[in-house]
Amino acid sequence: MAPPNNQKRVKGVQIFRPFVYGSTAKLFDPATNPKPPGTPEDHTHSWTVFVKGVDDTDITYWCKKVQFKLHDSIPNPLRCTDFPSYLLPAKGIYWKKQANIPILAIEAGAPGTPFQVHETGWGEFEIAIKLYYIPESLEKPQTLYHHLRLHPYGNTETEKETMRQAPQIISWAYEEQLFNEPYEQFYDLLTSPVDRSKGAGGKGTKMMKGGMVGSSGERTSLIPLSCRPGQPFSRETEKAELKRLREAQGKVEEMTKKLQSELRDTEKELASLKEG
Ligand code: SLL
Repeated sequence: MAPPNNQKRVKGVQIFRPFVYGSTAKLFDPATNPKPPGTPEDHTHSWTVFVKGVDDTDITYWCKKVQFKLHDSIPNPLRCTDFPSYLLPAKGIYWKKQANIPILAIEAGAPGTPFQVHETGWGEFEIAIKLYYIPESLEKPQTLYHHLRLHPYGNTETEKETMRQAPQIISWAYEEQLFNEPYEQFYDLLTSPVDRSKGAGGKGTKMMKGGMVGSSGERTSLIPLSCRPGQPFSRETEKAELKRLREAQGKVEEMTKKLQSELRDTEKELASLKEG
């Protein structure tokens, strides 16, 4: 049974925490992406669906686990990924290698490891992603939906062509989790500074390239100033998006003006025809 809830909400406060979710898919290819042994004959792609912090920051201080509901044609379609990640089976240090040279140590369960599911398959479908919050939040889980993309997509042929050239099909979205008037205990957890005595890489803010500020030790809601490879969401992206929106708005205004003037001309013509 749920514990009695005698906590108060912090009135008038909204806390948001940014995160990224989406999928990355790769066509099987004997040279660049060979089929793992035992993969069914009809599977054409490997793919990953994930939820993670922007710029790989930690989100586990508010998001406890994530459930991915896959297509019913997939064995065990309900995948729950508790932290530590589904990817890493046990505690310990894993070395990421490039050309057999260790380049990066990944600590199993290290903050910032995405909640993710790796799969192979042949078709696209809608994935229901259910976020479970830490128990102290007293918040119910929430579901968001992601369309798994295996094939190039886009609004224009140019966009599709760019994707055709890319080594993988990326469909990622930036999102902000909003906690409206959180309960007091949860509010404290969301806003309290990180205890750095628990060792480097403890929960929370990391000092990152691109402007992630960690000086206050807050579990940050800041997003980086600029992008870096594999991290497309930043203030720079936001600025570019705003510019695109302003340009589009300008174009729409121009088109409206043109149509209005055409309409005035047509009305004038109609009036003169009626008079004549
Ligand atoms: C389609 N409506 O027809 C979609 C369904 C289902 C994808 C896509 C199975 C993988 C497996 C798989 O890829 N299902 O057997 O593990 O495109």
